[in-house]
Amino acid sequence: MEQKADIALIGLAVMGQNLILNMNDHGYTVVAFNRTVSKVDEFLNDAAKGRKTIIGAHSIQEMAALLKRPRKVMLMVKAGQAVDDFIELVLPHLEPGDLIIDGGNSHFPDTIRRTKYLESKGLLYIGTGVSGGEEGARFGPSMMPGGSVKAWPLVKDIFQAIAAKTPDGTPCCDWMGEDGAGHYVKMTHNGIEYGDMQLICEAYQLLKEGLGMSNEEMHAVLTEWNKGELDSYLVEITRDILAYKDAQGDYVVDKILDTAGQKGTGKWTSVSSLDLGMPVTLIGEAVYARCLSAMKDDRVAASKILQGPKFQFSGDKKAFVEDIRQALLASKIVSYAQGFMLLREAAKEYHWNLNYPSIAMVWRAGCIIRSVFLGKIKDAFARNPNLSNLLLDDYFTGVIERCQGSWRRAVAKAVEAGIPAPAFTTALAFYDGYRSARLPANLLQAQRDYFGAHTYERIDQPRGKFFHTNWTGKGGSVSAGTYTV
Ligand code: NBP
Repeated sequence: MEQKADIALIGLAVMGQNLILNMNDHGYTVVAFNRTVSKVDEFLNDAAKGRKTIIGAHSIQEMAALLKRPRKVMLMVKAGQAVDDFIELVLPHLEPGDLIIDGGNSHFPDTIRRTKYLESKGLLYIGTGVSGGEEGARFGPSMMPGGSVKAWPLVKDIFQAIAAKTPDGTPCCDWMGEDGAGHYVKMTHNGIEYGDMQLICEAYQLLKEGLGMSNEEMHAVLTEWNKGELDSYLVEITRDILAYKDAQGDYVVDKILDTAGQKGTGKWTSVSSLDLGMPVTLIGEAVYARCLSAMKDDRVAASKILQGPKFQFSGDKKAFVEDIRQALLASKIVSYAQGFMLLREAAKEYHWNLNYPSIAMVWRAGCIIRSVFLGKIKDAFARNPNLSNLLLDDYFTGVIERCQGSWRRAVAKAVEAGIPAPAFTTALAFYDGYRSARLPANLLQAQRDYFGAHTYERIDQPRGKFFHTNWTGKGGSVSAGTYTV
């Protein structure tokens, strides 16, 4: 059999089919395979009809035989066991130097494990985040590959050809780092996506319930917002959603049940932030907000018992809309600052050499969080690659300073009105905590020492020296082992 194909792709669901068409548009010959083999011919006779350089394979053996060497096999299957199963099925048909790529939403510890496993067999492995959904896969996703360093030159051209491009033409795909780095960056992207969506939802509820705005009015507000600093895919689709009517002329958004689903990447981000001791509070609140929304029956029952304040907005409506816009922008800056703090800590923990300007650039287009704002983040890290926190970049410090009054008014008004705004609120609390040279943790340490002899450090002694007080006069002088969390 002639070895003519550049790459094989296994998994002919929405992402796989569209990635194959995208690769083929860029001149690559692709072999298509799927667990349910009948879907191969369905694909060839439907979406891939007439494309001679998309070749169907009806077995893994046939697929492998069609590939140029070193062979490149990309999996676009359900994350989890399916990836391990396919690795085992493909392995006997590959040889040292060949490459397996997992483009699904795999959890990064799995990618670390799989990279080690395949490298131990002399093969190469890439776990790549692919973002942008169906349309991204078809016309230009944002891609975040990581894994065996030697594998990057083998796929760089294909990946950068099919990836989205920033307004200046740079591909939204770059090497993220060793083993699980790509999937970690993708996980963090998804966590930030949770945060962005929650922030927009809170702005929506403040406009709707705080100001009593109609869908049409909110559509107009978001149309304006999308022309400025908040110009982004998520604001753009929210603008369109607010105006969308069904065949009966009713707004579809008003008919949708208010219980949010989740597939786990936001939760993974929050769990990782807790594991690494990083206060990524906004993404955490966004995950919990989805959990609370899912408790629909409980909420309906509680709404009949638990009273809130009676609230009627009085004041300058237009000015408050601007307060909400600025609260959204400032909270978003905090969320991205937290996201990059997490990436920095993960890089330390897992020994990745993450390139922060490159991450911002890869997210600039093609993915769900794409925005003008990410261009500013890229500039900040390009100005100072060692920037310890986005909030300390001159541009972002200036924006926060400008937005601060509005941000506080919006949060205060939400609290006063009894409208939940957990992401706005936690962002502001983080900001105030982060800029505090002294927090009340002195008292907390005293409490810990009081009941558990956990010891404390003193402001008048060098760091690392621990003290214990016999607070009650009844305890002994023995302290517990020190530990930090
Ligand atoms: P799905 O996540 O729905 O997966 C469908 C594919 O997985 C089919 O090829 C199916 O084969 C195969 N598969 C399943 Br399901 N269970 C399997 C098993 N036990 N063993 C082998 N193959 C199995 O497809 P998708 O929505 O295209 O997503 C593909 C990957 O990309 C996922 O990891 C997803 O999280 C990720 N992703 C999706 C999006 C999106 O917008 N959909 C965006 C970004 C990333 P079959 O045809 O035989 O059932």
